[in-house]
Amino acid sequence: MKKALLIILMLTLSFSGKTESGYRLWLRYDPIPNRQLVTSYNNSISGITLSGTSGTISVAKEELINGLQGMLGRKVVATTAVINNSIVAGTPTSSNIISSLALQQQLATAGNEGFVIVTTKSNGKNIIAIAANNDVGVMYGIFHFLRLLQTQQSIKALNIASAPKIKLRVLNHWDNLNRHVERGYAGASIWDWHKLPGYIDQRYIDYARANASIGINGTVLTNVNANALVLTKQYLEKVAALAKVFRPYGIKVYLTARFSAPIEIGKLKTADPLDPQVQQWWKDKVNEIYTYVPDFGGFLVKANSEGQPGPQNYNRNHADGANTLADAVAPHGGIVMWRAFVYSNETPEDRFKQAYNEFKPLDGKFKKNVLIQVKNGPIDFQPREPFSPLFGAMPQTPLMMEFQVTQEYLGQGTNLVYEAPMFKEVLDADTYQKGKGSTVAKVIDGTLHDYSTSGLAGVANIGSDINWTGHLFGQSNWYALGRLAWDHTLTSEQIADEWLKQTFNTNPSFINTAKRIMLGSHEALVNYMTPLGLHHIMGTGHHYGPAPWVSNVGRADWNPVYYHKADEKGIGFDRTNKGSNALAQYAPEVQKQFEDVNTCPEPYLLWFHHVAWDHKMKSGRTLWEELCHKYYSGVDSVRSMQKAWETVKPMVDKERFEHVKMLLAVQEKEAVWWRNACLLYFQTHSKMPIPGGYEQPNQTLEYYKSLSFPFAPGNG
Ligand code: BDP
Repeated sequence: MKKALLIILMLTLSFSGKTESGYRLWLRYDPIPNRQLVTSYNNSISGITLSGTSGTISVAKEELINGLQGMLGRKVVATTAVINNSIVAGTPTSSNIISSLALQQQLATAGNEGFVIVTTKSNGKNIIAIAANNDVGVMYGIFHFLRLLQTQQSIKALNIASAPKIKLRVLNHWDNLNRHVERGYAGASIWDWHKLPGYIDQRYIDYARANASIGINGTVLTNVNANALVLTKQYLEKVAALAKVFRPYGIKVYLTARFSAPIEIGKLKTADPLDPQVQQWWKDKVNEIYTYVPDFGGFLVKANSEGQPGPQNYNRNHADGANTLADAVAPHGGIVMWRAFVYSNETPEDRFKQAYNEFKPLDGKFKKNVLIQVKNGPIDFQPREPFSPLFGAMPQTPLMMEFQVTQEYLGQGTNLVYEAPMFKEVLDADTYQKGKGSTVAKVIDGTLHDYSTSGLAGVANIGSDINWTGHLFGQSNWYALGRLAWDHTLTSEQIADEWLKQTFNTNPSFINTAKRIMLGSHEALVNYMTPLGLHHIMGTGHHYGPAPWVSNVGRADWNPVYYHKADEKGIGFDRTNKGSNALAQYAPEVQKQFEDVNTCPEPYLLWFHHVAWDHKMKSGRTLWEELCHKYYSGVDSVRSMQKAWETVKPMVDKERFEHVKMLLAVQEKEAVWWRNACLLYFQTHSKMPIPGGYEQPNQTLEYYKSLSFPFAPGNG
């Protein structure tokens, strides 16, 4: 009976006429339905006292007041004098109370952005102190405190110290100035360049709040396939307006620099990075940018990659290019994030090896304020990739991680895929660079080589769709990126738990079911798209759907057949010393894990071996049978996800329930499409039947080959 009442109460609270578009993300601050808990929170929070006069403190104060009002249903007043049971927030400089507490030790490890939250006493009064060395740390502490309440944790005896493990926690927007988002599946760009700088969309503020709540402290506004126009006065005014919105939230703005900008907008004859005129042009340009954005973060550069201009156009190398830009931003404290995503069609070399071949020799040649931004895997954001060998190869250069949050290769706008397990798989991988335990996470957080800078970037999945990310569950990937950049030791499960509780509700039965869906979703996708180490067999250009048969694209390395190499003998890319020998780019211990076809972990098998169709797998099945098994189990998993989602219907508002349900149905269709198309095609090589007992494809290979999607979204 009591339970029934509680459910009714929860339903009335969450369905009180509000639409549930998903716009509010994980910062909902809805009334907490558990009255007992509210009473206990109320007992601990009678007032708040925030010290400091910065914009950061004022946005943090507003967030705290709004959050408490929403969750507790009453306005908690801000007082200058501390009352009993107050939240006291500030730095030792801004607040006498904070400085009087014995927090020196904890604050010594909090750094510039970390915080401490403790339940303690001051002048005989009970307080919750939120302390940091800087206002931005106070703000992060407040967001953390709000998260405790949103996830309904006890705040009776708090003793929390938290500091980010990675310094630059950045979103990369692949947004063009015409608002088309490259590989974007959530509508147009959120940057309404045409109306800027005069019109400040509320979205910009909510974007900043969301990022600040998960610790993201940088945003690259423009596409890596860059347009030099963003560096002109007309656009810098707009950039400045966005920077002003983001500043209080601790978020710096970065831009992509088109390497040929000195020619295109500077009217120079060359963009040769060693030409003194070019160097002066960049210095002048950067000085100009800083007059608009005094805390401008710096540049992200894609050079000599997929047709983008770069230093190699002038017979210079990546270090020459990066250093010229680095010298220009250095006096202002700016940085350059130079991408290692390079590969050339003209080089007759396994694409897997090319970034390493170009960058490894440059280790130690970059200026101090350059980070090399490396995609997680050696090829290109595939559903599963081994870690890029560069992570174990450049001890003298800070390497930044680049993950792709937007789901270009992960079912785009329609598939529910929680990416944290995929991120973690790479972060936890061991490079063995300095012996066992030299994980990718330790390389990029700077601890393995003692770098002073460190960074993690995610290609954003954010657009102008009402729910920000197209698929509601895409929000969880934005959330996970920020949380992992702050603390890569968090588990995928913890992050899913936090996100679900804040985004939906804390009903244990809902949480368990939804969490199960999320945690199995990445493996499900790998199984119905690219099991056993298959990669890059997506449709040409738009990358939507399967097209393993494609072999006629101009560049060899843009053809799926280049990657799977299926023939009558078997399937997979031999990267051992009998093949391209890409394995040699890893430490001997890593090579050992992958080099033997009989012991190579099966999820990576076809990344490294061309395997006979009748090869015996660990399951006892042949490779062909295993491939069938994986493709079928991928589809089965999606069907289980659908069933599981049905069961949460009474626990979720109608709007979001239906949204996810419809997309899961689309996902199921797409999974079947992937399975059928791939197996029918690979069967032309294996000449083996799809074992009886499985539902047989209901379309022919010719049918699947005939499908075309001229207007698939996100295409470059
Ligand atoms: C590829 C995308 C392309 C990007 C490129 C990159 O298909 O749109 O420009 O990555 O990262 O995966 O530069």
